[in-house]
Formats: sequence, structure tokens, C-alpha cells
Amino acid sequence: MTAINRAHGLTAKDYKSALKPIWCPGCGDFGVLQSISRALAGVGRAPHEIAFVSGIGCSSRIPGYTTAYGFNSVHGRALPIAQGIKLANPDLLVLVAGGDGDGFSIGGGHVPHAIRRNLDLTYIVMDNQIYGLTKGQLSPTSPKGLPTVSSSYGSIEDPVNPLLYVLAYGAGFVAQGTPADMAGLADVIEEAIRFPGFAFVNVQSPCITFGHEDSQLKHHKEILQTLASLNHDPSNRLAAMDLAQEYGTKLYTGVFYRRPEPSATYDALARERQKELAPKALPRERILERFLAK
Ligand SMILES: Cc1ncc(C[n+]2csc(CCOP(=O)(O)OP(=O)(O)O)c2C)c(N)n1
Ligand code: SF4
Repeated sequence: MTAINRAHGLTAKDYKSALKPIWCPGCGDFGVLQSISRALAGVGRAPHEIAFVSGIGCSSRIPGYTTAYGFNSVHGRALPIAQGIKLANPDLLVLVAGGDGDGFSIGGGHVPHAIRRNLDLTYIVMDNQIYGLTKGQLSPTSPKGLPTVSSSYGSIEDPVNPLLYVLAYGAGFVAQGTPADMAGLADVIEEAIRFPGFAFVNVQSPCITFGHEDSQLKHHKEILQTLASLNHDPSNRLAAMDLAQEYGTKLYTGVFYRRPEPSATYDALARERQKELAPKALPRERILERFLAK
């Protein structure tokens, strides 16, 4: 789908900042940055019309490497901040990104609320199944049995399944990609951006320094299967949940679920409500008077 729309004259390069990424050579996040830049060029919004919010982690550095307005915020709090930005300025295209730790550990409680509120945001999780920035501790998506610096004898916990998590809470768009297929990843990110409502893209983005063997690009290339090749119907939520159960054993890429008739977004409903209430609203001075009255 990504046919890059050259009519607006913007290319992937226009979305890359002059800042040189300090990720380890070979980190999957380089490919994610490239795919996001390509997707943005496909959509064609000017960089100053885009706000890119992240939490804290290696992956959360990503807004700084783009020419969009960027906010490398607080660990686990990217989603509430992004929602505030979108509500304050609904015309902005708002992207949110971070790691699996940022999104499903410390920030896990925000995900269901962002989904049920359904603001028009695109949330990209760089899922490397490890805490990269803090040097290789267990993350919520680490596979059971994985030895890490915080689980010397292997993890004894079941991992979170990010795909099932967001599908179960009712996200209208759910996809997965890997930098092992950058064109495919750019396609799903572009589709997510174009989806009117909360859209989630899980990117299996290898941590070459602390990640396990099965999470590396070479392995991804060997095992990835596109959902299109399985003739998956992305309008079928139950079929999507069925396939999502294979997270951790199979690597399916593409769109798991796209709600055929997207629900009204919170930002659109809030604007409607504002219009409705505007004639009844007190002038600012009257509110101040009431507030300051003894
Ligand atoms: C409130 C708070 N708790 C803990 C940390 C330490 N911390 C920074 S990043 C991080 C996790 C990084 O893992 P992830 O979010 O998966 O991103 P990655 O570095 O792997 O891209 C942690 C625990 C912090 N910065 N702030
Ligand atoms: S530690 Fe891992 S996630 Fe962080 S930059 Fe290096 S390879 Fe990437």
C-alpha cells in the first residue's frame, strides 16, 4: 500500500533529523526509524504538523532522530502525554513510540485507557523482549526460561502478549512488523497512521547487544510469515485473536485487525461537545469572578 505519494515532494529524508542515532550498530531500531520515515513520506504531512512522543529507553530516543516535534518524556507515560497533545491540537498527526518495557511494564496501565478513549494516535512499540537501555534485564515480553542479568537461571514468568492485549481491549487497528522486512514495516506503519483512531503496531525490533538469539534479524528473516500469505481477513477480530495467540512462537507480519467501520474518536467527540456547549459557556471573566469570589 505504501506507494509513496511524490506529489507533495516529501521523501523519507525529510523526516530524518541531523542528530546521529547513538544506538548500538545493528540495533533493530535503525530499521524502525527508516520505516517510520518512509511511512511519513507516504502520508505526506509536513514535519511541523507531526508530534512524536516517547517514553524512556533506547527505542524512546526515536523522536529526536526525526524532524517532527519530539517529546522524549517520562518512562511509561508517553500515551497520556500524547493524548493531551492530540486533544490540545487535534490537527497534529501524533505518533507515540517506546519499548516493550515502557509500554507493557511501567506504562501497561495506560494502554487500555488509550484504547477505550480512542484518540487518533499511532502507537509503535519496539518490542525487543528485553530492557535495552538499562543493560539487559527481563522485560514483560521476555520469553519464559530466558536467562538475563536479572534472571540468571531463566525467567519463571509467562510473557505478556502485546497483540492479544490490545486486541482484547478493542483497538481498532493492530499490526505487527519487523525491520527484517522494512518495506512491509513501512506499509503497516503508514496504514496505522491513516487509520482514524487508536492504531497499534508491534515491531519485533532486535536488541543486538542484550537480546536473545531468536529475536535477531537473521532468525526473523527465516521464520516471518505475512498474514496476507495466510489469506487472513483483517476485518475478522476473532481470527486475528486466534493468530495473535502464536506470539512468541510464530512471527506473523501485516495487519491482524482493522475495524471495518472505525468508531468515532474521542477528539472528534470532544470537539462536537465543545461546539454544543459553546453557546452555554460562561465568558472567561465570569468564571474568574466566580472562582475568585469570597
Ligand atoms: C520511573 C522510572 N523507572 C525506571 C527507569 C529505568 N529505566 C529506563 S529505561 C527502562 C526500560 C527500558 O526498556 P524498554 O522500555 O523495553 O526500552 P528499550 O531500552 O529496550 O528500547 C528502565 C527500567 C526510569 N528511567 N524511570
Ligand atoms: S542496547 Fe539493544 S536496544 Fe539499546 S541501542 Fe543497543 S541494541 Fe539497541
